[in-house]
Amino acid sequence: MKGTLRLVALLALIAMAFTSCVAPAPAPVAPAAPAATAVPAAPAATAAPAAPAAKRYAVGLVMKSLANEFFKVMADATDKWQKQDNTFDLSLVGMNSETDIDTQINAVENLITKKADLIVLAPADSVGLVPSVKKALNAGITVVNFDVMLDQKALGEAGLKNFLFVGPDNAEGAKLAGDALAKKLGPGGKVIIIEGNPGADNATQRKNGFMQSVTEGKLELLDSVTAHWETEEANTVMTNLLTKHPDVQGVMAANDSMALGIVKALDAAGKSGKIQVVGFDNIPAVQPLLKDGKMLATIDQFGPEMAKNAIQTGFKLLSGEKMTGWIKTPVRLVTAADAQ
Ligand code: ALL
Repeated sequence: MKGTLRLVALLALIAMAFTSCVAPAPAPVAPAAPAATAVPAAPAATAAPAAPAAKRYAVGLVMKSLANEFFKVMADATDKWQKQDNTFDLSLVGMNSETDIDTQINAVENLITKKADLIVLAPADSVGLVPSVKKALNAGITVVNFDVMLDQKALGEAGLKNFLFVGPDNAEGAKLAGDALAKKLGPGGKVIIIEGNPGADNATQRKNGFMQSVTEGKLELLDSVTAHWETEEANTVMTNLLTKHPDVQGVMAANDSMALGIVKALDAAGKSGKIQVVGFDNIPAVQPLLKDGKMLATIDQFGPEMAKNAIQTGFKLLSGEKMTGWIKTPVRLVTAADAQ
């Protein structure tokens, strides 16, 4: 027994001696380098004094028309998250109509005056909101651009090249919708696109994506008109287009608000279900239309998750992380099978 104990002790001694010899030994050979840089970081982190209580940030989420269900759903979900989370303060602001750009500019001004810490902005106009962003940044406010990308040229001129954007690839989304339409109609199908606001980058990208489907699917584009993202305007525009192009077979609406107006026009003409309609947003109001075959498809761009992602990205910027470029968020084709 004694012999065994002595042997164990001896082995332990040898082991200790071995460890103490080996520990300082590692030569700074190439593969060891990352580990060497990582070593000092760990003790520093553990040795740091207890972090002071995190600051409660004041966040402004600046959306567009709150009459649009896309933003209503986003606002409700963000409000719910903030209440559960309760670590930051939230102002939810929007516009009364999709073209009410001055209200959005004023909303940003207001948040600057109130000394918000973070402004998360879906610009109604990709060029028109750049000066507001610049002003907020100059006031020391962190800004995250989401949903609609600010204009790259205008950003560059304002000294904000490569400004961070959180949002989807709108051309990719519109192409998914356009491809669904092309598949349904086949080559030669006669189509129209009802566009969003001409000054909004996502309206441009959605048209670009749809035009790719037109080319690849050998569709015939009869017309391309804006209805400024609005239901009523789309209703009037579509009613007129039905007279101008009685042979139209398919319509892409750059958002679901406009798809609602288009379907209403088709209903009035007794043509819903016969003329195929695709949209963008996957708002609650289009779910029954998808199920009834009055709409062929829409695109989910996960508005609430996009807003949350943009706010959380803003918190990272506030904590000192440096980020530029595009944080891409998902898009997904939604058809009757997925409608809720
Ligand atoms: C975009 C959104 C939605 C919306 C439209 C109208 O920024 O992505 O598609 O319907 O604005 O404001």
